[in-house]
Amino acid sequence: MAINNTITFFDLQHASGCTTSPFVWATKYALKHKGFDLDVVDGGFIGILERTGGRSERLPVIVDDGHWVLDSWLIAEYLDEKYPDRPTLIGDPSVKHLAHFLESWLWKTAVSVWARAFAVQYRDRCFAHDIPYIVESRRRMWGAPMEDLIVGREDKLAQVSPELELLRGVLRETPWLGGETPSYADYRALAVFLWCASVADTPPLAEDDPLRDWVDRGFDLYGGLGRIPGMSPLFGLKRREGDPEPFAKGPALVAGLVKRNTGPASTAAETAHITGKTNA
Ligand SMILES: N[C@@H](CCC(=O)N[C@@H](CS)C(=O)NCC(=O)O)C(=O)O
Repeated sequence: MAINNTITFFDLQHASGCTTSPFVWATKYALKHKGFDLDVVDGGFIGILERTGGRSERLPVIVDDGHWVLDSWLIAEYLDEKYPDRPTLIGDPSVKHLAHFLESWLWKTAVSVWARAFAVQYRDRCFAHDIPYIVESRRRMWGAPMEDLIVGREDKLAQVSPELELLRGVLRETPWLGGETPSYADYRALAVFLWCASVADTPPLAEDDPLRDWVDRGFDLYGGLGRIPGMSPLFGLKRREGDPEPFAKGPALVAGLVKRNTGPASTAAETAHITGKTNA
């Protein structure tokens, strides 16, 4: 049982102290969701193995009254199992698998582009002693030197926002992915935006993006957990000539996905459109 309601949390930080890494962000939110105080072990990329007493090369890691857990999903599962009387993170197993799917889609759609577009900032915001390791390891991870990765990034950034329409569609129907309150699915998805704000030296999303409401509410949770020094604005992308629309202004692409059929009145507009007949 957590002593004094406190769990030790190994953070992964930039020199500003700002948390980086989607995995680490998701865990920070998970611990707060469960109502814990955090005893934060500060640090960057170099020295993770030493800080964790030889237990892990990756973060997040938590220690709960002497019990170590070394992986963001395992941490969420551990917290639900050990503290079933506190607010649930995952609950039904389907949440885990669907959140996995959503997260994989977000990484493919957004993280893969944003990581490369903001690679130089990612490096420059690190502790000085982390930089040589970050430069070398990310060159291997991303396949090219950081200066090469950011070439033409304006074009690539403009392509990401329209792809996020699927997430906008879901969040038009519900305040949180978890329904009336956030679940671990929200934290996994929000973590992508939290991480992005920790590295973005230019906003990747338009000022009036409909995702902003959910993102802002997420950043504000738990006393403004996402509003820490070192975070950059996500909203303010300017549309250039030839860029695609950053988000859909019209009705959803496939109305049947989001509209509930409650009888002919609810499908009348769609029926008129697909049959070409209006009931004058
Ligand atoms: N499966 C792990 C992945 C953790 C992970 O890859 N963490 C990265 C942060 S993005 C890390 O610690 N990287 C250290 C490094 O790159 O040396 C989890 O979900 O916790």
